Amino acid sequence: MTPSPLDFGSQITELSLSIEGSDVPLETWSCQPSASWVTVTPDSGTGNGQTKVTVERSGLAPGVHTAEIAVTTNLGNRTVEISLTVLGGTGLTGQIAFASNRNGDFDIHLMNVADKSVEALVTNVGDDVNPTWSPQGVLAFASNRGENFDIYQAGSSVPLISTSQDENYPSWSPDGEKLAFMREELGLDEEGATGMRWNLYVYAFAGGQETRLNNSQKIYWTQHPDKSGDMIEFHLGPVRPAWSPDSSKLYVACYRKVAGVANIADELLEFIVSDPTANVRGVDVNSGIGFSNDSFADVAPDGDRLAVACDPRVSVIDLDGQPVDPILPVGSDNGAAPTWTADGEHIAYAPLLDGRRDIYVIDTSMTATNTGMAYQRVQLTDDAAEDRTPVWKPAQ
Ligand SMILES: [Ca+2]
Ligand SMILES: [Ca+2]
Ligand SMILES: [Ca+2]
Repeated sequence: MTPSPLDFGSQITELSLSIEGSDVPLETWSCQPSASWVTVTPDSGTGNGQTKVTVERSGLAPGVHTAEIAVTTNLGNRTVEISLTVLGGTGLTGQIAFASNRNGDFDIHLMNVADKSVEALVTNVGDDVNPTWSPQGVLAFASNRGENFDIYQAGSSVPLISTSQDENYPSWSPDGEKLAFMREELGLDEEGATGMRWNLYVYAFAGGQETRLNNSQKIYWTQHPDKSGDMIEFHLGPVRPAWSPDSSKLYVACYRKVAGVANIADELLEFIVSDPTANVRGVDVNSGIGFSNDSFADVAPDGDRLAVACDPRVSVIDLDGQPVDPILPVGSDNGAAPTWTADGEHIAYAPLLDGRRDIYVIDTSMTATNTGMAYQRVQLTDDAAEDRTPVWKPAQ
């Protein structure tokens, strides 16, 4: 019988087992595993044969587990030893900052993803929310410890960005030089109505200059040039702006109405950072995938795709709005705030499941081509409190 013992290590779930007579031909054989986590298929046969041994690690505690397969043949009986390892912890690496109200008001916490250990990073009075990392691992976030929401850097009690308006949803550029954020201001739209509007700003650390990316202009679609036109209503959503990896573009969800076009819809807009008055481009995500003007997005490290939180799932789309993978694990919503790891292999997100928001990680290799697979997601938080907006700390 080869091979024996069967060692599944920490990752392997299936191995072949050859059952053959040595000198005399084998006539009949059957296999009986000693543990319920071992399956042999087929478990009996005639003549020399090969069978498939699979193991199921879920439900097993971390550590080494052993079992046996009793093989009964017309030539006598043998025992095949089985061993496997169940890794402690999540099997993932890295650190995630997230906001949680588990200790009362919202604070920023840092999780070591391998063992899910959590330490509090920012614990001021008031809500500390929406963390973002610089490439060097400096944390920024929004807090209402003052009169209203301002943007702070961890370790400083003086706000980085502060006016009498709410500043929120900071997003550090990948080149480290800028911080995009949203500011809520009284605005006038082209129909004459006034109301509080979220506007997109970019703060440059060199010189401390703020630039508003204009929000009353023309929209165009690369996919549908005929739909392009003047905006008559255009409300950016309360979302974290998403940077392109080269720090040249920003993506923000909006509610929009276009002159001459009957429909009103939510859309993801592409802004050119170097040209604040340029016409914005619609990514065309309004194609029945549940996108909303409060959907967080994050650009993949390849710069070609976005993960967007859409009720009831996180969708991966290309930059023309075409779904690449519309069926990442269900149980999401617009607040799920997906974020990619730097290697693009995992997405952390915070779906609302059974009335509780917790942070999970999914393997991005589980794409639409794997519709038959049971999606495996690793649950990182398990707390009745609201755990949200995970962001991976850049490796140092
Ligand atoms: Ca707090
Ligand atoms: Ca403020
Ligand atoms: Ca929770």
